[in-house]
Amino acid sequence: MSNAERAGNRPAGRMNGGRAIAEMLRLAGVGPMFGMGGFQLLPFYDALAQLGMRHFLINDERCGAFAAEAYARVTNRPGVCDGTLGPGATNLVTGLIEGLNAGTPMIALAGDTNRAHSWKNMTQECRQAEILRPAVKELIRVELTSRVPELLRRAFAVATSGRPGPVLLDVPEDVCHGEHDFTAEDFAIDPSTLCVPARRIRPDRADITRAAALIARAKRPLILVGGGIHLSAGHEALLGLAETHSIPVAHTMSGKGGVACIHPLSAGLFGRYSRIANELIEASDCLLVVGCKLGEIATKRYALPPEAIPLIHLDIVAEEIGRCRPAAVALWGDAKAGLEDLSEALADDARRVRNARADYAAEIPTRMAAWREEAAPRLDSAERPIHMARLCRELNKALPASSILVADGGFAGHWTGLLYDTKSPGRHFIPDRGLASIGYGLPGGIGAALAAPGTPVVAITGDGGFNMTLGELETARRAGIGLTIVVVNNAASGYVKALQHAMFRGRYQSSDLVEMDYAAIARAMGCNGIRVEDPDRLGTALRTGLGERTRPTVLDVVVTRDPARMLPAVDNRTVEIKQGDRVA
Ligand SMILES: Cc1ncc(C[n+]2csc(CCOP(=O)(O)OP(=O)(O)O)c2C)c(N)n1
Ligand SMILES: [Mg+2]
Repeated sequence: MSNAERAGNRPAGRMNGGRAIAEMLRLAGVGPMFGMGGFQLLPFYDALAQLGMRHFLINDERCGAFAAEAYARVTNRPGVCDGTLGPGATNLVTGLIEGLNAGTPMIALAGDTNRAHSWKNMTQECRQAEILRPAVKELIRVELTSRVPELLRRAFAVATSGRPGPVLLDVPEDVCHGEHDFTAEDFAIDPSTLCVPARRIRPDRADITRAAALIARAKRPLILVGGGIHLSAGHEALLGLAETHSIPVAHTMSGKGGVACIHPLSAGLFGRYSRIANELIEASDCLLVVGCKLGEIATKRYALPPEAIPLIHLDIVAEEIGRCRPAAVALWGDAKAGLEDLSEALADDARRVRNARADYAAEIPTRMAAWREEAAPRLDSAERPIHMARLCRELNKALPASSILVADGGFAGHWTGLLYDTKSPGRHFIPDRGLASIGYGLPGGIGAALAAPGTPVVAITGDGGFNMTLGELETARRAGIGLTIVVVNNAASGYVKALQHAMFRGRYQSSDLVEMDYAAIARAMGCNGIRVEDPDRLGTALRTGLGERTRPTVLDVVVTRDPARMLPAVDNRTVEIKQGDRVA
């Protein structure tokens, strides 16, 4: 919608707060919303119906927040969710923190008590503002119906600026039900705040010059990219710098797709699990870290990268630079802008440098091929129960370049983070690494599927994570989406069981699940359900799921139940693992 159309579309006159919220969201062009009603926000729900806006009843507000979060990652526009007073609001916490830690723009609405009766033991009343405040980038309490448009403008500005994040609007019942005479001017929208990055800031010129000098001198520079590359939509700028100067790119789980995984300069995942990237880090003489916090998983519990290697850190949050590892040069700014500036500063010397690094660049596909050969017995494994590496290989084969894979917080995310290959740059792999909650897969898949209609979307989740949010299969069916859900059925809280195997010599406690047939459950819920026990049938099953356009398909994939073989490689928190001591 153009600015003129937006202005022309503005409502005016007497309306309640709920209607004013809905009108602002309509003018902002938000996508489908997710929530569960309650008395306080009913005027908002009624306005949605009257305005013909899309809103999905979700079966658990946490899943509504997850769905909105995934929606935002796919579109780079704020995802919207809501919960009612008390339990509805508190259920939002986990999903909002995912967005907070991952830097995802979101707007959440929570109904609150009628201020005429607050703190008189109203039903469902609790200190929700205090509970939710640390879960969001900003909590805005709306005290006047007349201020609804202004505060929603503020919410969009906060959600999409700097490092994006979730904003919660806490709306008392009387504000939502109360009325005000609005003018059309009240409903002004700032279009530059409706998607990320709202405003770009460039790093300091002198810092760019110092960084460029370090990169130009390096024989084995390496780019380490995190989720910030997606938020900044900096894919082209990254590829430009990497290709022009022959600099390989390794990624975190969130940064996967900074460049396509199948690109010859892609060194794959680094950190806790790695193919060749950790070795390249060790041998590097200059690291350029882009949009990455260098947290526990990325650094193998702060064992990487070696202190002696000069590190340039480009990040939109100044105070993130140097938090975990001192930076030789701090580049404070937007990832895309910073990468473009580095390319410009390095342009004159590009040809010479590219020639000088020709052998280095050629090393990456050679080493990757050697890794692939070494991993082939796992990737091609015909064993039953199915090997996780084989499942990942079949995903690589079946999913087209445009597809999106949403990965849940358990094993599913780590295995696919290591072995899944995106075929084009962009957000084609969505793991919930902000908080790494299990239970994100299914609702995240719903959000992604609704954000990208027509795009094949697959969600991969553990059986534990699936159990946690199974009710959302009803939502997915009601929404009529052709989402494919791969349930990694190991009849266990697998990561926990594998750690108990490694660290407590097989003394298992509360890590087993009962054997279930998730395909049968899916069919009973009116969805398509396929149980896969033979690895040779994975490809057909995946293609069947991708072929479904209007209903979800659950692939119940029976994988190893041996806790010694569950981890993708050695987890550096455990030193005793022997059997799993390998990649893939
Ligand atoms: C909400 C939540 N609780 C606990 C954990 C800790 N945790 C990490 S992996 C894992 C096992 C999950 O089991 P499942 O979803 O079946 O995945 P698996 O590891 O078996 O593939 C658990 C409990 C978590 N990440 N999130
Ligand atoms: Mg499991």
